[in-house]
Amino acid sequence: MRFDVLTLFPRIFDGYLGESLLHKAIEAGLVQVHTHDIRDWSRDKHRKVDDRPFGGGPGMVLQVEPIVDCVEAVSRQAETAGRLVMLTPQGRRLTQSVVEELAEEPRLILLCGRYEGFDQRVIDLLQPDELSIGDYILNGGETAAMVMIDAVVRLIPGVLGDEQSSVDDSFSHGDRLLEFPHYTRPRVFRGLETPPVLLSGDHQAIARWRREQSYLRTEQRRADLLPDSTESATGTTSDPQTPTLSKDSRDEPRAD
Ligand code: JBE
Repeated sequence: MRFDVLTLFPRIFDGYLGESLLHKAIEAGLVQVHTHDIRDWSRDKHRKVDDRPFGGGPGMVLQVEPIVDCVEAVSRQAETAGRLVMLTPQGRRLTQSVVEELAEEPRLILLCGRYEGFDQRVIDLLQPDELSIGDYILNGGETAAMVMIDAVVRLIPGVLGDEQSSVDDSFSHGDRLLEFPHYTRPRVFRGLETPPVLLSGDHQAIARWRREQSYLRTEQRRADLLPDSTESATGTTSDPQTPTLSKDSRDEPRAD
């Protein structure tokens, strides 16, 4: 899979691309990431790519010409034109199902903005898929693009080792439950014990305990993720039933 990142600050990506999982994926030829400096497409002798907004107001706006030139030139650098994504707080939310969709693409072109944003005609002309990683204002789309690349590459076959499969992740396969708690040695630390079931060797009991813990955590922390939750609409927690829960665990005190 090929990523092209269009940015005013290409060096922001160097550290991230040179480390860990992504570095290995690039070395293995599974992922290619090309960064492009939008200023290279400026027609101005000072490499200027922004200007003051028509109508007045604070901040600067990224100009339509260098951005459109940059996107069109970069798009032509490979056989597949690629899906154009703009990282912007105005976009639809990046969720795991959107990440799964993006991971199917052979090529993504990521457009990162700075300042107050892009001239509207960039969007009208190029019709990018506008995506947001969350409801907070970042200084630019670069960190959002890194988040997106990070989430997408781990779904590319071969990027994660067998022992680290993404199949069991929270949020994968639409079952949207949080992770159960994990323990490793030592068994006891400062009086805090590992739940005995995890040491029982009873794989069925362990699987049952983990499902219950996932469900309880989700109910307590993120009830909005549960299937028949009314939380997002009304702010109240629904009382979903699930076949994976024993009666005992359903009777546990609730956090709400
Ligand atoms: O989420 N985003 O894609 C953003 C991009 C630029 C600024 N703030 C954001 N939240």
